[in-house]
Amino acid sequence: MLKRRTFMAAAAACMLMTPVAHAEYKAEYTVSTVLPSAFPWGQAADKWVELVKERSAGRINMKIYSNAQLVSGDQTKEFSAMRSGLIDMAVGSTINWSPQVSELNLFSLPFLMPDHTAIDAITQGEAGKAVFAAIEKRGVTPLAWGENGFRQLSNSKLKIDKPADLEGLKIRVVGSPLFQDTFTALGANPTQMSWADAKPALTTGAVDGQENPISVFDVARIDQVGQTHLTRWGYMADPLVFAVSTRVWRQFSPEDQQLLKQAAIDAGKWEIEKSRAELDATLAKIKERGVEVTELTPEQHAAFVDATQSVYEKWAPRIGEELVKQAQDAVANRK
Ligand code: X2X
Repeated sequence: MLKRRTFMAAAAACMLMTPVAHAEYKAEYTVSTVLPSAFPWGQAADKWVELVKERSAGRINMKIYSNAQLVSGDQTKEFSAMRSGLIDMAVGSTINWSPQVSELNLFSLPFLMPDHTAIDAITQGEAGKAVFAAIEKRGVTPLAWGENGFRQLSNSKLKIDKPADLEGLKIRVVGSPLFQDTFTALGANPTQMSWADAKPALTTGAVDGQENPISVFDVARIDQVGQTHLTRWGYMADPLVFAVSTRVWRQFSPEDQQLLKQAAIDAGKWEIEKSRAELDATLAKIKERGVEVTELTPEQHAAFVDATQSVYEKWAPRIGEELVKQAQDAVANRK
């Protein structure tokens, strides 16, 4: 009897000690996005899911929940939900995660990145690594970059080609308070709301304008809610980050971690190329629908840069002076 008990205890101890190496995988991993499959953003997530399914021969199943529905539409809560493991994975915008990861405000600094090469110089260089380290420190494992795109300003009232045109305009923004500061510096009246609330607010005229990449303007048919003026000022671009809650990440075998990461890198590259390649055609489509598209001369552009300098002074210390400098150098030295 005693012997048996000893054996049982030993067996139990043994079981406890055996590392739960790679726990049973979940039947399904949730992937959060804001924009669904009709948009490049949703397509980036679709591609990731598809590549992982294919390369794991169906062992790893991911299911996309768009419109930030896992956080009841409040996209600025997505990061916290992933960190706590309520959401397993996400393809998210740096804007939406910036309230929790201050370093992500880097990409929102007005006019930091003049072109696509500048975005790549940051994301693919040392600054990009530092940003990923900052995400990792907060309990989320970043795997790869994607792209929502350069954000352009639309409104229902007037052609905007100088800061004074924004005077008193109600502009919908999302993300950290940095956006309030940018639009306040320009004399506008910014108001924060989720994507879910944005279109209704534009429809009723509760706000006069918004800012989003032209792919979003096009697919969401923002022109149909009275947004007939679009200024291509490219004041910032929001990269997308493919990421996994670190709690969930640890449950995957090293081989599967590598598989998930490589699939995210491949999906991100594919989506970035595709969305950039579609830009001209999308812009032409928007013009055809009667939207007045304004391009800025170098002088007009400079006036917006000057008017938003205070945002750097206030936000560089919060983002990290060194990171901002690293990013500025990467942009200056881009090929
Ligand atoms: O809400 C937006 O403007 C959107 C869809 O672009 C983001 O999620 C940042």
